[in-house]
Amino acid sequence: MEEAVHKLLEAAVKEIATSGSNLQELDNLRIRYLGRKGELTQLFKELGRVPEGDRPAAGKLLNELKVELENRLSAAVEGAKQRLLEGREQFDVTIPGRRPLRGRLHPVTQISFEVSKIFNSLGFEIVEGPEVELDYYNFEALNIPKDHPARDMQDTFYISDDVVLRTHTSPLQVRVMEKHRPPLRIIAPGRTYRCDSDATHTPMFHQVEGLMVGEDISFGNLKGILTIFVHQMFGPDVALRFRPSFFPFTEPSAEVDIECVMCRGQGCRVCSQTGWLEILGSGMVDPEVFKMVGYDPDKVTGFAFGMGIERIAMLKFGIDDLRLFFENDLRFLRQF
Ligand code: 2NM
Repeated sequence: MEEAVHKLLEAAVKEIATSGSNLQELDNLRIRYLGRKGELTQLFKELGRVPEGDRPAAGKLLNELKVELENRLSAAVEGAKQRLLEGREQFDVTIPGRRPLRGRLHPVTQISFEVSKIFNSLGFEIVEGPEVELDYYNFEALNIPKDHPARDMQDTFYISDDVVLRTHTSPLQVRVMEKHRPPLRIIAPGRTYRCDSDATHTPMFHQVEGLMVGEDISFGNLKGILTIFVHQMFGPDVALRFRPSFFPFTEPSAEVDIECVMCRGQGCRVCSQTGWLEILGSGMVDPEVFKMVGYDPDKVTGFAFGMGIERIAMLKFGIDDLRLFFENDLRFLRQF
């Protein structure tokens, strides 16, 4: 028996060595030596014919042989796998793939869409237009006089004497009024530009402006529409107030404040302890503007409003630094 064991071990060691790291071949060897009908099993069967006194020693020897064979085979298999992985053309097809990252809309775009959608559902048509505008549409037709500070080179990007980068989206509304008779309900989202850059201002920012014109449009309609907007945008329980203001293109004018979303009106750093946050400007369209587009101010009235999208986005998402919107840091953008 001892001799048979030594012969089998010797043969197996030799064959493992000549298998050349071939996994299939190593598996065949495992079946041939250790399988149910393998050569080792055969030897175990012969144990019965060993004289009773020698049987325990022979059994021990066979068990040792089994362990030895198993160890050598698994070591050879491990070695073969390792060499496969190291091989240049070989790669492990079982390694999980990397998921491609999915893109998403910029938070400013998300808010712009959200604002437009709310007004669209109230019957306002979404319009878009040029970012490079004539001085006439950007200022003159909006009743902004030649000596108004907004016209200063310090505040406006001039392309030439009579061409500017639009400082608001209202010039587009003038263009629409020129082309279409009332009644009219439009909402104008888009990029706007001002010669300004600090912690709370960027040279390019986004606005949404709205306009409603008809025969009996009143300040009550303005309050109704803007109240619906605030409640849809910030929640049905958020308080708002209309505060008298001034714009060259509206009379009377009002700014809209909402209850501070950070402290719920208690007073905090964000609302400068007032409990209120300014979110938009509005007013009844000035008769001078209507005259400019050929509407009869004795027959039609209307209201208009405008808001900065970055500001709304900061309040809605709780962002405290405007510059984050323009750095395109994916760690920031992926949060929305
Ligand atoms: C604002 C505030 C108040 C406005 C006015 C007009 C137009 F073209 F109809 F005259 N469009 N937008 C307006 C009015 C904009 O932004 C703070």
